[in-house]
Amino acid sequence: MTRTLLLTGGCGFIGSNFVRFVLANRPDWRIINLDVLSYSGNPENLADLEGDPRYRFVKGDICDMDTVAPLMEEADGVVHMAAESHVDRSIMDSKPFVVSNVLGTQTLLDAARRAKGGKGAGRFVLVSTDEVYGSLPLERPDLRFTEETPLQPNSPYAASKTGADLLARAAFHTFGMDVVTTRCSNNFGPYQFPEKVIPLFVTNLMENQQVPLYGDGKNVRDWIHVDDHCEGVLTVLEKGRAGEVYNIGGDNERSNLELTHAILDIMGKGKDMIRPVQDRLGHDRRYAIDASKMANELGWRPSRSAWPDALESTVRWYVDNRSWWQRVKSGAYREYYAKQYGAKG
Ligand code: NAD
Ligand code: TDX
Repeated sequence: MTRTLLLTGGCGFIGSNFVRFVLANRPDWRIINLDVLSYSGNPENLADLEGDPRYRFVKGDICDMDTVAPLMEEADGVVHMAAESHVDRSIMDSKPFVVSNVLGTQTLLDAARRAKGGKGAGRFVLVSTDEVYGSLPLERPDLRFTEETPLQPNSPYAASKTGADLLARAAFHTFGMDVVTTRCSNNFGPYQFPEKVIPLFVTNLMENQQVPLYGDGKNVRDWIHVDDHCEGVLTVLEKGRAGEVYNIGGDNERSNLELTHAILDIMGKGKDMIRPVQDRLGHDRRYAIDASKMANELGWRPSRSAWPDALESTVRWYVDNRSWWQRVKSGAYREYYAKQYGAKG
């Protein structure tokens, strides 16, 4: 069956990897990519697809009903990834997070429901995050987030994503919409904006700059390769049950210190390149995902996330694509970096 998928946020990190993943694995599908090209949206990420009849880019805001509604008429499935995505920026200024993440999701859900004379735009997958669950204590390594864990978001970013997550839930319960939600852990891979820890540290080291490690470095994240996440979202789109939530994780927990040492080793740099800096406000201690529902119900498992191979190939991508991140790290990025980490850099 030919499908026309409306994807939001396709010029960002996960979105651009998702476009490639779907076009490679579903040869008869078409993708319409709606993206406003905020600071993290980069059309260069998909430049090689220009002219591909299966791919169309629309520059526009998910909050704008006049842009969104006609696109829903063309779609028979929606994957919603567009968001303000960086915790540190949400601490500096949370308004854009509420606007894009909450109001944007509400606009998309309303438009999807009303499309085609009320028949709707097909299944709607909301790409949420594990950060909606809040934080786990380091002292309880036995605990992991399940889909039943209460939502206790701690940062403005996480709170805004929880708003989106709950609107998706309400759309299923109130209107009977075919909505499914994914909650994934920390992604890594090519084309990640270098404000996030892995590309930030790798590209700093390539410029012989120190890496700013927050607090005691003991915070733990569950790292998943972006292609595993993309496969998980596609699996949920095709096989998930309406109204359900699915956790997606890499089964790959690492402290930030472990992560930093692994990057330093791969790049042949010493521990003197670590610069301990003030901790992030409200810094969540540990995220850990129980993804057994994905495995037991839908047969999905992470197969591309194991270290050291997956981390090494990611580091190699940034080494091989210096001009990509050098362009991204110029201009407004410099102002952000100075504000976040101080003049020392
Ligand atoms: P990103 O910042 O790299 O990309 C976000 C994209 O959304 C950009 O292209 C941006 O231009 C677009 N966008 C933002 N506001 C928009 C608006 N109002 N209208 C249209 N487009 C808009 O983020 P990412 O890391 O690729 O994350 C993608 C999604 O996955 C987000 O919803 C995020 O919450 C979720 N997520 C990310 C991770 C992770 O580790 N990166 C983990 C779990 C979930
Ligand atoms: O300079 C840094 N130093 C540092 O020690 C940065 C940017 C981060 N860190 C730490 C903070 C976190 O414990 O590294 C860890 C990872 O930080 P981020 O890359 O900012 O990711 P995180 O805050 O965990 O959130 C990510 O995963 C969940 C994504 O950015 C979110 O979009 C996703 O929802």
